[in-house]
Amino acid sequence: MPNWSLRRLHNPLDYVRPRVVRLGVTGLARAGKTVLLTALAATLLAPEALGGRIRRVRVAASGAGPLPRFDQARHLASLAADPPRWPERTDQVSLLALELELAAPLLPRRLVRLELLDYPGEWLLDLPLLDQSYGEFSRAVLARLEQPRLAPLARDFLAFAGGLPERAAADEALAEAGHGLYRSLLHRLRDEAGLSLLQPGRFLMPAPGASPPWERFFPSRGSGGLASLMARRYDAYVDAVRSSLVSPLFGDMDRLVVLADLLGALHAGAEAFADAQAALSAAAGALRWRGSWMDTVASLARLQLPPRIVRRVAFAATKADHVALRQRGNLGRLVRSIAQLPDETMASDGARSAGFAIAAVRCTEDFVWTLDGHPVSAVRGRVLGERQMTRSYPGEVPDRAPDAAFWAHPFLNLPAFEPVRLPQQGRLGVPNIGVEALLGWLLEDLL
Ligand SMILES: Nc1nc2c(ncn2[C@@H]2O[C@H](COP(=O)(O)OP(=O)(O)OP(=O)(O)O)[C@@H](O)[C@H]2O)c(=O)[nH]1
Ligand SMILES: [Mg+2]
Repeated sequence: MPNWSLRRLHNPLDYVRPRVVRLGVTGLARAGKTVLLTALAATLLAPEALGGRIRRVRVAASGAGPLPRFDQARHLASLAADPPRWPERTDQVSLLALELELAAPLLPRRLVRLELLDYPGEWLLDLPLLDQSYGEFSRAVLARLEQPRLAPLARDFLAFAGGLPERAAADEALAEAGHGLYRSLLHRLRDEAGLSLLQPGRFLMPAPGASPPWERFFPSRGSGGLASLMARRYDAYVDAVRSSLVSPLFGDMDRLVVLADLLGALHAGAEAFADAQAALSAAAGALRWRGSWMDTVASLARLQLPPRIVRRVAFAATKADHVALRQRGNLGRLVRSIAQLPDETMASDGARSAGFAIAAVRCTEDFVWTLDGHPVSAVRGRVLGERQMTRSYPGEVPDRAPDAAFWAHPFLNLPAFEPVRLPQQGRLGVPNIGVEALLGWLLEDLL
């Protein structure tokens, strides 16, 4: 692990050796993580990055690191292609390391190795499990699955779980069968019902390597040998999540961006929105609590070394280019309200969390559209595969979680826009909304 032991160096030494800063980008499936990582790197690699505060940037060699490399060049090339293409769905964790040379007047240069990590959102939803016993986890999951709206999809699994004798004995075949049914149910809830609050997250996005036996469990209510086997496996799973938080592989994230496609959730309707909101608040809650909890675990794991905690967490509503400027203000307020951040933390000094409305790759331009004789702030862009521009006004963005009245007038369609054509294949950066402000806030103490 190159540079691993150099991470904890204090500032004066930054002038001598590169300091390592790790920025995790996470968010629920399809939230826009890969596109944002591509845009963040393109922004940093462009000349005069962040108004000249960064003197030079280059992609670092991956060396002998353990994580797959995030293929920024390939993703940028497909966004810049004619016609442009969005990146494919990500199915593994990956990392991109950049070497930054920071410039400040009258000071010698400082080097920072900035590691950008594509951190699966599914894993974020494992954090709340650290606080739950197997019994609590099972009761919460089963109660949710038994709701009338989910019960039809969950029928096979519920029939299996309900058919188990109260004191079923520990039996590998039963454990396998139940686990298989539960895992495929999670996939269907994600892919068919569009749900996000799905746990355990590693059932949907497994860690690299072979699947250990303790991953083979499912929620149940029994009290016999099978239930206690499931509880032991659950505990082992939670232990693995806990140690991954402090492992050099995935842990040790200095800063985190949590992305949420709130406009997509508004469009998907009341239930999908409530689900996305629950997932985001669970993640936000777990991260808040992680601050103090991490202190303890990290100092135990590292003996006398100073504890490291997530220094800054940014919550960002993505794809904000679907709405015009006036609505983007509300989108920022909506994300802050859901993550329970005070409204003023937008970019205030010293805050540890803040909310943003961003578009990693801008696809539209704002314009005033006259609808039924009234001017509205709308956007227009080119829909994938079409030649002419499409105009769009999806509706008013609420500034907090919407009430019943909002859902009476559903949030209109969000066209699948294509990225604007990138000048110079993206070498000058990517047209975006708010990416520089987000980066500036995340790296404020370094710049
Ligand atoms: N209009 C607009 N659409 C975006 C933007 N960013 C992402 N999208 C859309 O959202 C889709 C998903 O983006 P990704 O970056 O692949 O999302 P992800 O979070 O990496 O998705 P998974 O890897 O599947 O979890 C893209 O294919 C685009 O259609 C943006 O800034 N503006
Ligand atoms: Mg992705």
